[in-house]
Amino acid sequence: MKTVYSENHHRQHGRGELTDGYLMPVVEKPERAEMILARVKAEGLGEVVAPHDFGREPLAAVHDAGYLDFLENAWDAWEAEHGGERDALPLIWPVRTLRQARPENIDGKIGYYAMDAGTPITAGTWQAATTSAKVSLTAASLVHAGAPSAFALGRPPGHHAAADLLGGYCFLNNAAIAAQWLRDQGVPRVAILDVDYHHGNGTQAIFDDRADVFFASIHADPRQEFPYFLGHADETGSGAGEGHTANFPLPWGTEWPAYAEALDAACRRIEDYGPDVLVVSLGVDTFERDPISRFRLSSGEFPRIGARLAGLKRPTVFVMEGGYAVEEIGVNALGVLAAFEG
Ligand code: SP5
Ligand code: ZN
Repeated sequence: MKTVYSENHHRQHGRGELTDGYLMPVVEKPERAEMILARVKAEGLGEVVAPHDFGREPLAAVHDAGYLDFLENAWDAWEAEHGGERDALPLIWPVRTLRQARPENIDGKIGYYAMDAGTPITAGTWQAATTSAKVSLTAASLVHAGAPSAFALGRPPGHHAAADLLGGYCFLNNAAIAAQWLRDQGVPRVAILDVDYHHGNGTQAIFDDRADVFFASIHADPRQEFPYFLGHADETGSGAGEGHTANFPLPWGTEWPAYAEALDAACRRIEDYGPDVLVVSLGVDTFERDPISRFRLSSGEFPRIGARLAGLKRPTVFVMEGGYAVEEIGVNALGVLAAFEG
């Protein structure tokens, strides 16, 4: 399969994220994509191609216009207010008892549009995030043109970003943008399977009330793990989307046998739905030595995920999400992709 890649991802390199009470070096860093790219080349997965430009329309089909304007201008507003020595991070959020109205001041605006203090906005964030969306759209266009599969090797990741919310290292929801673009090309039914360790709260929220995009996710139980406030088993979609969301939360310490059972259950739900195209939110932070996660999949088990996905026999767009064990991220991601190709 082809890999879509652009070096613009280097423009997102935050200095710090608030973790465990400390401002710590970010884990979502450029080396991640470089390690995966090196492995794509070493294993000969296929040609590496540059993304095309799709304009703003496919972003606006998923994200709120005010949110996109905010994201495009946030760094300049922050720099004007605080200088450019520190990344832009929020300090207050419109939680219970507060009013959901957008302030004018940049500090208020960041809180309005952010879900956490782990997702720094930098001078290059807009360029990196829009390129990551283009990478994902280009992979979707390859599959739409008839390729059996394609790999969007982008960062920053996307699955925590909702229509008007950034967080969890995500700004634009690359998988959702690809899925919506496929729908807008006339593809009748799209399924998204999210295998990142964290629940894809943004993707779920975007398609919650829709029957034309099925969302399934296998992830750490939100009672224990980030993003804490979505991803429970009883969330099944709303309105026209009722029954078109399927969550498989698993406890800390989950190993392959229990993971494989959830993966099989999620795949059976997708088979029942019968999508024309499958979009996989590919996180490999389920790895046993991931520095921020607590599942226990070994490198030798990632190919088993790829083999199960191949069994769905659907045109498939892989969109890179999380995975923070930089040394092994390439081996683990390629484990899924190479086994999918068989
Ligand atoms: C795309 C993606 O995988 N985003 C994940 C965002 C998670 N951010 C919060 C992580 C909190 C980690 N806490 C454990 C720290 C270990 N000392
Ligand atoms: Zn994750």
